[in-house]
Amino acid sequence: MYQLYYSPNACSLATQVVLHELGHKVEIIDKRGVTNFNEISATGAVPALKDNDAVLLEGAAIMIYLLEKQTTPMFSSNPIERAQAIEDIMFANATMHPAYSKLFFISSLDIDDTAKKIALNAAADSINSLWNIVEQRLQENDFLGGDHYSATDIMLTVYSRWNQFHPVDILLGERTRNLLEHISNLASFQRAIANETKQSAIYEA
Ligand SMILES: N[C@@H](CCC(=O)N[C@@H](CS)C(=O)NCC(=O)O)C(=O)O
Repeated sequence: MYQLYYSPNACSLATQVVLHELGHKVEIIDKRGVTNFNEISATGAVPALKDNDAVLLEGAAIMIYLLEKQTTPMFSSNPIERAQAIEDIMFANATMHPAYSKLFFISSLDIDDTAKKIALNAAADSINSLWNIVEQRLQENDFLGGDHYSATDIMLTVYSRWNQFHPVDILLGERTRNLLEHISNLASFQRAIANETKQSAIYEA
């Protein structure tokens, strides 16, 4: 059985959703209750996934590990489509996520309000340009994964929930909003959110 270390509302929510989608049983563990979490994840970041004796780190690597282990509509076996799916996961994890991380970083700074507002708006501009790329990609398909949603669609939906934490205007196109709504309403997504509000426990897929 998998053990997933998470922080509430963090990117680890996407890992939990994908575990549910793949039909796995998972124990989720709030990292705030783990003493010496840095012995599990040297950077202190979530997600961290335990698969028996193996500890896996880095959200993108964990996604690809899980998707490669079984057949799933979230990960095509066609080499080109699979390469596109990996590119999309990296776009989410290494481009969109860090763009949002800047918002969290700026918000945490003890600087004057005007400087903070300018910095937050600049960070929001770059996030908006990334969501515009997503909107362009969605002109022919409902999901970045094509007809079926992908791990990337789930990751982006988790990041979009961070908009509410910052006093900036994040602009989402209509097709992007439809995608986010569809993913948010998945039973796996709803269950993952509910699980995070409960104490550490084992959750069936
Ligand atoms: N490169 C890492 C970064 C993950 C990351 O930034 N995680 C955030 C939450 S979204 C985190 O754990 N921040 C520290 C904290 O919450 O204490 C990955 O992709 O797994």
